[in-house]
Amino acid sequence: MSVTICDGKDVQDFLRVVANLDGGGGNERAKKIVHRILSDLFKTIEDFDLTPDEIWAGINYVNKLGSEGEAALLAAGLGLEHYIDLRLDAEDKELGITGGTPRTIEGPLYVAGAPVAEGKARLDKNPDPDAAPLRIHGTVTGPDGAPVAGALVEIWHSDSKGFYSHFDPTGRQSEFNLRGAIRTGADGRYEALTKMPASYGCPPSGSTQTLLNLLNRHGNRPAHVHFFVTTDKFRKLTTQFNIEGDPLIWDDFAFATREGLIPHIVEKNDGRSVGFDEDAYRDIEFNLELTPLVHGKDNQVVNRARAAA
Ligand code: MBD
Ligand code: FE
Repeated sequence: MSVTICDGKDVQDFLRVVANLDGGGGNERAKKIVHRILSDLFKTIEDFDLTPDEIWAGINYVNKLGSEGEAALLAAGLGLEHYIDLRLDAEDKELGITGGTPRTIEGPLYVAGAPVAEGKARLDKNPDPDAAPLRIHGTVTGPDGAPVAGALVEIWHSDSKGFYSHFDPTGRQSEFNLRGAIRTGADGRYEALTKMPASYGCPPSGSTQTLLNLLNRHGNRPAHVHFFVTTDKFRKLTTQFNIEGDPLIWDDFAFATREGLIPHIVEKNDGRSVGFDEDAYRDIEFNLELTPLVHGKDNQVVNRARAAA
């Protein structure tokens, strides 16, 4: 079957009826967007001559994706979340906002509600013998370079298996393991004692990996650590750093790696003096430079469904 009806008057009229473009009420923006997306979909179906079986396979895929809670994971894998960053970067350029620690995607694995510590926190609450001790520290500064007191630095990352607490399929991690929130003092400094994260892989039988397989793409991320930095004077920063040397750094299925987000790792041996139970540890300095509000407003706060505990 290779029919061409999509551009004809009947189908074009039908698309307007479906989106109720010519009827009153509703949300004008929603109507236009639904009309555009449906028009593009109908055209795609025609151009690729999709069979009914293929169309139903796609519809069933959406159901399964949602039932697995993987829509946000797929958004990361399809570069949608990175595209948001590219748009925010371009918007900043237009506004003349330069500098600051580069933003990068939040990802789907944040959990709200981590206990807040002053200045310094221990993030690893469960034993993980396969992960070496890691110290993360730095200074939060404003656009003028001055330290920011009272900034909330939220940190989250995986264990040695690439699993995040709250989302760990083995159920082995306790609440807020490898997660924490640290309030900076007058010197703007934060410090976290934790354990090395490992690379992440999408659930192998999940819908996201199913689609990636069709594209002959992997679903892995280099080892990384996530940050939110929140103050009342500057814009919220959402970012991550990658673990230097990880072979996936420039091959991240979620496209989150950026220049400036690969800090050096220093091997150190004074672990007991910084609070570890052993002497050898890795040390990463990651400073967080914030950017100014826009007309007094923070235009970086993103509302999305997030887990909480
Ligand atoms: C992650 O840890 C992550 O950060 C992203 C973006 C997607 C899946 C897992
Ligand atoms: Fe992550």
